[in-house]
Amino acid sequence: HIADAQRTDLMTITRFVLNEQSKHPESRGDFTILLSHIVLGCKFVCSAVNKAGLAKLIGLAGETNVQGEEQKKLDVLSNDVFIKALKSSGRTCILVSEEDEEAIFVEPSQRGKYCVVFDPLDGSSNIDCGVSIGTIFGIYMMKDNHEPIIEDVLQPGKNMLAAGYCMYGSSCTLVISTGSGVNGFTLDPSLGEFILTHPDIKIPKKGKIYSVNEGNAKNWDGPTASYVEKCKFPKDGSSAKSLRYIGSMVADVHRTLLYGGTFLYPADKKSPSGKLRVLYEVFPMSFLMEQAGGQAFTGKERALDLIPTKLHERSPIFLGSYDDIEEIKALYAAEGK
Ligand code: P6P
Repeated sequence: HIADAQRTDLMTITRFVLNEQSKHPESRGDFTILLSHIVLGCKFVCSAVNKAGLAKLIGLAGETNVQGEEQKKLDVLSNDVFIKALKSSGRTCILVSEEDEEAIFVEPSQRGKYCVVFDPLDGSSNIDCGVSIGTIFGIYMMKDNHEPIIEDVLQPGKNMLAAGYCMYGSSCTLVISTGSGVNGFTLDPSLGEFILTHPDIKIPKKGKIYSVNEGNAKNWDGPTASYVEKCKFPKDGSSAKSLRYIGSMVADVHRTLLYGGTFLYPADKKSPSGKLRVLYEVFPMSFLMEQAGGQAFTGKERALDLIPTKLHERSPIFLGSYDDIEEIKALYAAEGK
């Protein structure tokens, strides 16, 4: 009987967000409409990614994106899909995409009050070998309804109203927070609906996994090197941690959120600001981690306190289980003394 009840009492992401919205009587449903357009974009990209191998979408589109990386056709497709979906929602005014050097200012007739920062297909260098990739997004509210300017998106991550990612892997999983906890939804392709499968995700307080590209070890600073050394050769008699590194941020963060542990992309001598982008990689993942009871640290400060000065600015990031990040913060504090 319970199985039947569960089967018929499907909590879709739309119903879930409407329930959330009902907690804010003042809201006029704009956020729900915006989210439904983001969900539509995720469904489309999920279908395109799953067909990529068959539809010969794999391989270089020949162009390069603003990051100077070879752009693959799925990148181009995903970026176009999300920009069209976000504009047609009529609820956005500024869009910042990893794929576009400049911010996109939505024309006045289609303009709304939200700014969306996103990476339409993060980890795309893994497309050809079938590793999970994902869309990452964050949502700000315009400070007030003046003519939008670029400063409206250069806000600290703590000002985000919502953030999430959609992972295109063995299943299509959308993980989102609107500021009161983290929930995970899995796409049921037969229904075309995202169903609540991971209610109220909380990251374990401590984990047994660390996740970092050890190939950069020769360039790490002292505290990062000491932390990794401690994971591999613990001095307190505890067992060594496992290293898991997929090289696709959405997949590495999703595992960290569910299993615990840490994900690091530290600064190093080659890249003093690390590699990951503040607005549409660091901030959304840090927002989710804090909402799930974890932490996110830059090596200097709480990641969500950063105030970006440029759209595609990078930052080092250490995120994951609360107690594990405390250890990293202590190592950086000791270095600073
Ligand atoms: P590295 C993928 O290209 C990406 O932007 C993130 O998804 C991922 O976490 C990181 O770069 C991997 O970088 O230098 O370890 O290959």
